[in-house]
Amino acid sequence: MKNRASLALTGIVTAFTMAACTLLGSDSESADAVEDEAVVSCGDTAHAISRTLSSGVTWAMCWAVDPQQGLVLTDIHVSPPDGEPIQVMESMAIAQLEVPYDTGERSTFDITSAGFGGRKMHTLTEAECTGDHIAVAVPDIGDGSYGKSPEREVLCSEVAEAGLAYRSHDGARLTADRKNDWRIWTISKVGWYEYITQYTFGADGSITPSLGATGDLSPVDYSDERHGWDVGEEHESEHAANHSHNVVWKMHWALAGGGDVAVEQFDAERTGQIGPEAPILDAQLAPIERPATAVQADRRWWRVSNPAETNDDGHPVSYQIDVGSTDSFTFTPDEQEHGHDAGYDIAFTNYDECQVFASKNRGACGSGVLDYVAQSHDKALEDVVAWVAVGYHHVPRDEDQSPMELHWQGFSMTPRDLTAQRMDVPDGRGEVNGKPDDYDGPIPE
Ligand SMILES: [Cu+2]
Repeated sequence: MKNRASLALTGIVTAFTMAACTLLGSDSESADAVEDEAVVSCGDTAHAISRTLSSGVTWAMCWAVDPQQGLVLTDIHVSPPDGEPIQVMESMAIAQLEVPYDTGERSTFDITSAGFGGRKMHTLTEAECTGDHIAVAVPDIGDGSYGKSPEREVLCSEVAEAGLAYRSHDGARLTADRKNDWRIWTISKVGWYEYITQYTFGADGSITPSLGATGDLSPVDYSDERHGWDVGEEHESEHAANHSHNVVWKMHWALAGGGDVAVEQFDAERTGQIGPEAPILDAQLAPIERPATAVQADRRWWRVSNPAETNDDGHPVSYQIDVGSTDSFTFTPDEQEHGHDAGYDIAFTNYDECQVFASKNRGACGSGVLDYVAQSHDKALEDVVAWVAVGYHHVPRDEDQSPMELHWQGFSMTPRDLTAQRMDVPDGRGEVNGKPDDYDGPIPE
């Protein structure tokens, strides 16, 4: 993880109103169901998918394939067990993938130039997806065929074992359960690389976007040891070139279907003071009131909340965004225009339908995230779009040949106070909520 100096964020937060989504009701029952009862209205060009997981949590959303962005998810809802569907986002997609080589000799913009959809998106086989293969129309760039293109099975929908969900032994009784994840993903082959666009929806309400890369190393990008790694029999000039996979994801939030959305940055800073037994840290939530960029730091995360919608404890419903592990980067066009440290790990802007890509965007609304922020930095943040940047610096190794073992990059979003307790409270734990007022027992051994 790479940390950079923190960004001061001050100001006020204002309200916005989102169009309410169309809820048709949900009665999903089976953990194995694919498209049981949809809670979303997807129109003509997108398809509804839903899945109920081990906790009883149900996810529902629409999906489609865009010629450039590839897999696009819209109208994402989560339903706690026995609860009503809660809208989380209007949309989520990859907004750019740049692959610059350390030699300076090559850089590709795989979303805006090649595109992840169209013929670049491959049809699934049983070899790679043992889950459901779901078909959709896959339009090519510029063919104007939205909704009329031939349907192909490009979406893998699979439920996977995800290990232990919780365990608590109170001396007399063991309370424990395992959990599963719902993963949906597509494959896009761009040049020698084959990319997996994957979204993992957890039984705990978490969302984990990730990009996996496999395929083969570029056969035409070889250099010296200062810019690559020797992956063959030893030859000075035959080092496979180091390069980065720089990704930005775009999330258009619509938490609880509308109303005010607030963005805050959480930090827990060391004070330098030590209490009787441990160092003292000070936590604070700083509101981000206007479009802004921010960078990663230890113990830092961001929160998107809807103050008008509260859980049964009276706490605003929110999601926490953790950028996690990243080789922070600056897109090449941003570096050319603004310098080498102009990058960001996260940015927040107001929704603008013209602002599709994180760089190389066309139209009068700016060429990328830095433009979007600069043009609107004095406006109130209302209809929130989060742009999350995660970089992976790839130093080739002998084992990358061949094919390359999948390597992953991504980040996570976790519900924070969406429900007053865990979404699936087991028997005997329903009363545990907040500070116990009569606890006088011993500390467990
Ligand atoms: Cu690579």
